[in-house]
Amino acid sequence: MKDKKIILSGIQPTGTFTLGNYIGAVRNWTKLQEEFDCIYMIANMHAITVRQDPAALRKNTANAYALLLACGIDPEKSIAFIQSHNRCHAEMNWVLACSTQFGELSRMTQFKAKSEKHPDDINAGLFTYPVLMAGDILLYQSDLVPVGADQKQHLELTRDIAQRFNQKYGELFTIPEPYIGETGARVMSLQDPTSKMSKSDENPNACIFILEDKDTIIRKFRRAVTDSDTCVRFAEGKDGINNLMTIYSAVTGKTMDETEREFDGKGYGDFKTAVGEAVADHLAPIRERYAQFSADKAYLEKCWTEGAQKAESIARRTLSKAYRKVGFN
Ligand code: ATP
Ligand code: LTN
Repeated sequence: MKDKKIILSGIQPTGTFTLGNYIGAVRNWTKLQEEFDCIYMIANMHAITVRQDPAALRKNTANAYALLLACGIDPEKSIAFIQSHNRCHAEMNWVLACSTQFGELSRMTQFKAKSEKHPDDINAGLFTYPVLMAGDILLYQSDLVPVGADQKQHLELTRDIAQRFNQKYGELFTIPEPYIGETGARVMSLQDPTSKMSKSDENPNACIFILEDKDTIIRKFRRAVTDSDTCVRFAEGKDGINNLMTIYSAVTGKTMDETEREFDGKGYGDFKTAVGEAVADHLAPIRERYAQFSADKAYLEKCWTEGAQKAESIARRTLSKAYRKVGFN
C-alpha cells in the first residue's frame, strides 16, 4: 500500500505563465506538495501540436522550469521534469491510442477551438493530444490531477481510456480524479470576460503575465472591461467585475462579501487599482526568485536531470506492465 496519494500535472511551455495558469493551476501545485507525492511536468511534447519556433521552444521550456521553481515547486519534495526527457510518454501514447475512439477525440472542445484558431495546421497530434495527456497521468498511477476547469474534459477522457484498458486487459491503471481549486478555476480575459485568459491571446491587455512589472499590471487592470453599473458586487451578468473579484479574492484571501464591504461607496476605478496592486504585490516575490533561478543554469539542469531519472523509474514500471498486458513479447 502506498501511503500518500499521487498527484500529477503539467503545463505547456508556450510562453510565460499567465495569472490564469498561476491561480488556476500552479499555485495549487505548491500547496499540494506538503500532503501528497507530487509530480510536475513541463509538457513540451504537447506544445508542438501548435507550430513552435525550435529555438524559442527550447528557451521557453527552460524558462518554464525556472518559473515552476520560482512559484514554489521544491525539487526536493516533488518530482519536476521535462516531458521529452522521459521516453515512456511517447511509448505509452501509442498503446493508449489503440484504446481510444476516433469519436471520443472528435468531441474534445479544445481540439475544435484550437483547429479553428490554426486552420492551416490541423495536425494529427493536435487531434490525439488528449491521448498523450492520458499517458502522462496513467504512467504514474496518479490519484489526483490538479488543473483549471478547461482541462476537465480531457480528464474525463483519461478516466474512460483507463477503465476501458483495465476491462480489456486486466487491472492496471489507477482511475484519476480531477482536482479543481475552488477559487480562480477559470480566470477570464480582462478584455473579454466571457472567454478564458490565455497566454496565446493576441491582445496584450487581455492577459496578465506573472513576470510583468507592477506598473504594467496596474495599467492592465485599470483598462479591464467592466459594465455600466458602478457598484462593486458579485452578480449575474457582471462578468468583468465577477472576474476581478475572483482574482482579488484569490490573491488576498478575502471573501466576496468582505470585498463588497471594502469597496462600498467607492467606484470601479478605485477597485481596479486595488486589484492591480494586490496582484502585483502577490507576484513580486515570484519575480525575484525567477531572476535567481534563471541565472543559475547549472542548478536548473541538475534539477531537471534528476527529475527525469526519478520520473522514468516510476513510469517504466507501468509501461512494462502495459506492454506485457497487451501481449508484446
Ligand atoms: P494556451 O494559451 O497556449 O492554450 P494556456 O494559457 O491555456 O495555454 P496551458 O499550458 O494549456 O495554458 O494550461 C496550464 C494550466 O493552467 C492548466 O491546468 C489549465 O487548466 C490552467 N489554466 C489555463 N488558463 C487558465 C485560466 N484562464 N484560468 C484558470 N486556469 C487556467
Ligand atoms: N494539456 C494540459 C497540460 C498537460 C497536463 C498533462 C495537465 C499535459 N499533460 C497531464 C495535467 C496532466 C494543458 O494544456 N493545460
